[in-house]
Amino acid sequence: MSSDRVVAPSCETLAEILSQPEAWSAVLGALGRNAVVPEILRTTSRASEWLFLGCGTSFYLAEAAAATWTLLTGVPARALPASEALLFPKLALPSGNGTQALVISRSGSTSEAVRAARQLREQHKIPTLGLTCTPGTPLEAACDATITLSGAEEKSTVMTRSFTAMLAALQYLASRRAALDSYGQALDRLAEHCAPLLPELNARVASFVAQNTFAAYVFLGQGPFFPVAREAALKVTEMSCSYGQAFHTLEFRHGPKAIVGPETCLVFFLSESNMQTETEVLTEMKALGATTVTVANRGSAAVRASSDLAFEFLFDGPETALLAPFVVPAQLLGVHTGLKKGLDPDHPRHLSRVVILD
Ligand code: F1P
Repeated sequence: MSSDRVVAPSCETLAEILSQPEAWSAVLGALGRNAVVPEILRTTSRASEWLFLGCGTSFYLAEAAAATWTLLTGVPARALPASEALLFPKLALPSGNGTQALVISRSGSTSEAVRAARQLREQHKIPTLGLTCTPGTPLEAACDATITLSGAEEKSTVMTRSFTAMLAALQYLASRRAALDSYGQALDRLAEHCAPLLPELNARVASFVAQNTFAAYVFLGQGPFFPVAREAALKVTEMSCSYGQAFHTLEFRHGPKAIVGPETCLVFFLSESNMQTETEVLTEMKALGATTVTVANRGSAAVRASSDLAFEFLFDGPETALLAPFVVPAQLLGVHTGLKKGLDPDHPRHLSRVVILD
């Protein structure tokens, strides 16, 4: 008997995207019991600057972590692609002492990340920590100490669960550095708050993708939300071979808006601290004919009036605690667009899980 119920196509990566709240709980639970954490907090207490490094998604993770670190601890932190430390050390690396480096790599084997960790520690005498999902890796061997989050590991080629779980872990570390227990408690509440939202979020994105076809995708965010926009653009590009770009929200007016039209999907990651200013851009782009998606903690009448698709998390916590969950709608946009185009997000074109250079 044929069923008229259409079964949405699926893949392993989609299942892992929908499993993220469990991964957040597992990682944060393990981190609270991990003996390396108090040791890291003790040995890094005098750092006057932090440098987070990674490649690809792990670089955008580094950017989001650095933004959180600076805002929570007051100690300046910045992020770099690992390649910049290797190719332009005079530009990339600080001249003074007091810098603490932290290299992020899901696999722990990415050549640029491992080489950067080695060079920072051995050649530049910069203390270097590692963060990975994989035990016993070259990154661990290259670092003074390494946090390994096996609860964040995934089978997918593209990074989804590992991105959000490792980001939550670094935000937890920042909250411990800042002695902000309330922030750590907010992170602990995230999984319980977000888990019931994911099934409807997934259904709404799947329906939006089924009803729309876009020529280009643009992701917009300011401050700590800009790395979220960059990771979102990469996810849509990796999983659906679509053209994704990221801009600072207000920067979009200064030229890139020339591409706005119904065939352009504009995704706004709206902060709470600058909601009104960022919403003015949304309203303007809607008037120019863009198709708009908004991701916010709490929207507004103006946001909803200018959104073709609006997501609100309604979370009672600091806005940066939502950096990881904010990426989920974009992960879903990428995987459903890829499936709609007949691609296989589990095996993205040209991509491998790890980039190993000879
Ligand atoms: C970094 C990375 C991923 C990318 C792809 C290839 O991996 O560039 O960001 O999505 O999987 O590897 P890693 O250093 O975090 O293992």
